[in-house]
Amino acid sequence: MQRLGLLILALALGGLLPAGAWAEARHFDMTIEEVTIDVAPGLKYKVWAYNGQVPGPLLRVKEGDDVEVTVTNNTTLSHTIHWHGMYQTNSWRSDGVPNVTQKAVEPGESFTYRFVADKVGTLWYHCHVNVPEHVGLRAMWGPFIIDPKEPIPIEKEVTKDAILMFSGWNPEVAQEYGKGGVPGEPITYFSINGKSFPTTQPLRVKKGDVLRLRLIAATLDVAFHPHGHDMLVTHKDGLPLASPYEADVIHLSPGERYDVIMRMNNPGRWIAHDHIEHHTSNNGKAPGGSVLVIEYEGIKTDDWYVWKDKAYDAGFYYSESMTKGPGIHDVPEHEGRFPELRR
Ligand SMILES: [Cu+2]
Repeated sequence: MQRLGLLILALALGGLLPAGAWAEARHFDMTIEEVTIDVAPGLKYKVWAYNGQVPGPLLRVKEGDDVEVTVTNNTTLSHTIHWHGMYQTNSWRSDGVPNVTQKAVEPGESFTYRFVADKVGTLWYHCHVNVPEHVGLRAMWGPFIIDPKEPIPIEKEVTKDAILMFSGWNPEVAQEYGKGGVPGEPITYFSINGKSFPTTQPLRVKKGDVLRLRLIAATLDVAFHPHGHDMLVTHKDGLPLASPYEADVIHLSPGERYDVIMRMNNPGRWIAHDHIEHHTSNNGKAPGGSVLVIEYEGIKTDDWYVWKDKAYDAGFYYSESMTKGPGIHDVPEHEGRFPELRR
């Protein structure tokens, strides 16, 4: 081994190995917790959350890295993690599907996933046990970003990154684990990163920013529409498009991801929202749901502005986390509350 290491070092110093030829080993520890989150005013929801957060922590690695994730299940039901989009070449037992690639991770137990990050871009991870409830209603999902060895030119221009995960909620089963995820149930709350307007957050930008939105439809259809700007659609399900195209609405089906890049050249206050109309309401009352406001720096806060007194969380769309490079990035803004007994 030592000799091989010296050989590789010599080759690298001699410029014979391409940059980044050394895959890095990344080990992450995660837990699954039973917590309660506040989705919307008046809607508290019992979820199973990775690291107790909704969405789960950001996992970020580089293309080709050796990834190892140990997950410990601190809940009372079994779960897994599926790495959506990853090819799992020679590692199919890490695909996270219960009774197909592994036995589900039982309460109190741990499981280690090992694979090479052989797919790039905006991926996500989610549980694969009883998906209609665990993923559809109990928030078992988070973002997984794999930086490509060779980004396309416009990616290098990006000045601000944001991750938006869309989901829906059935309020009738909010307090009862083991219920819901059935056809025709009332999905009447809609959220971005686990919150419905007005408890979503502004996305703050400066004129001249090149904003990359990583849109992830976790549990439902979305028709995302930002006002005042076009989006350059650059990536679909992580992969760069041969011909990026401009759009002002982008439709995502459940599981899909699109990366869009916006040149922030139109100062003002602009909403960005799901254009499936009832997705902009909370249990039938508008405004609500999957709505946020893009706030340009330097725009006066009018006294009638709905968010004039909003407490701003810079981490809500992972923009802070995305400045930090590879690693596992917990987001305090996404933490749920543990039941009293656990304190
Ligand atoms: Cu699960």
